[in-house]
Amino acid sequence: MSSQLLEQITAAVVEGDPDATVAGTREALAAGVEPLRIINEGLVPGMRTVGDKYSSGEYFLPNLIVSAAGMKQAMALLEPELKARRETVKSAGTVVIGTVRGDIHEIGKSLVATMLSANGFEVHDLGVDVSAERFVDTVRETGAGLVGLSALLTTTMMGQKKVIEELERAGLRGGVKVMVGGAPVSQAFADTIGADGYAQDAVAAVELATRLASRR
Ligand code: B1M
Repeated sequence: MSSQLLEQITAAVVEGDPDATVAGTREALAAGVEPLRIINEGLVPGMRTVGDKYSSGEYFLPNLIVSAAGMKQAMALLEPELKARRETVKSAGTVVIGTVRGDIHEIGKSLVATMLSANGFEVHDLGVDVSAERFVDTVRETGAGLVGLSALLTTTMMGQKKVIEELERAGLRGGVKVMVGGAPVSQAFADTIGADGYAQDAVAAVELATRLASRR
């Protein structure tokens, strides 16, 4: 039953049907499917297929836009559910997070932000297309111990390095741990740019943030 619902959600994302994506998500929640499972086994595989079809020339930009809109609306339903399941957790640390300059991909970054918040972190989500200067200013203002940088494009991933350099220039690097992620990013890239850690997905991001916060 639940795997059938998850398959329906995946199909709705692939077909670019936001109403069906939201309806399927609502139905799965009502049937007691865990929100994280809806994301990882319903929505994300759909977005992955959409990306593959775009790469192969079968889909075009409007397909990406409409599928992403459905996923975003479904995420808006799931975020409060994710948070409600962790409401007893105390503050685990302060994180400033955003997608780097020139990059407007927000779904993965927002999922990481939601998961961090659901796991007790105080999260300052700066959104997308965020300049290095804005990251630095917000770290200074909030006293955050962690910075999370998302990049989905090979052309913007060097923006993560720029933020690290600006933190160094501002004399703040010693006081913050920097974690990076996003589809083109890897552990090797994180090492090259001097980040403190890389996480492949939102669950790994929570584990990494918890580890980094405890090392401060
Ligand atoms: Co874009 N896009 N896109 N896109 N898009 C990709 C990334 C692409 C791989 C598609 C493809 O060609 N197959 C490709 C990048 C190629 C490359 O650089 N190697 C691409 C391109 C080319 C573009 C444009 C340039 C297209 C154009 O205009 N010609 C353009 C760029 C715009 C810009 O940013 N300046 C563009 C635009 C868009 C839309 C606006 C239409 C839309 C985004 C809408 C939105 O976010 N509101 C979009 C989408 C939806 C995608 C795909 C299909 C899906 C991305 C997504 O939301 N995935 C994507 C293909 C793909 O990834 N397979 C693609 C679901 C999400 C849950 O996963 O974001 O990977 P993800 O996040 C994961 C992990 O990466 C990780 O955890 C998350 C949760 O598990 N993670 C972190 C992410 N950030 C993290 C941070 C961390 C830790 C982990 O710590 C801080």
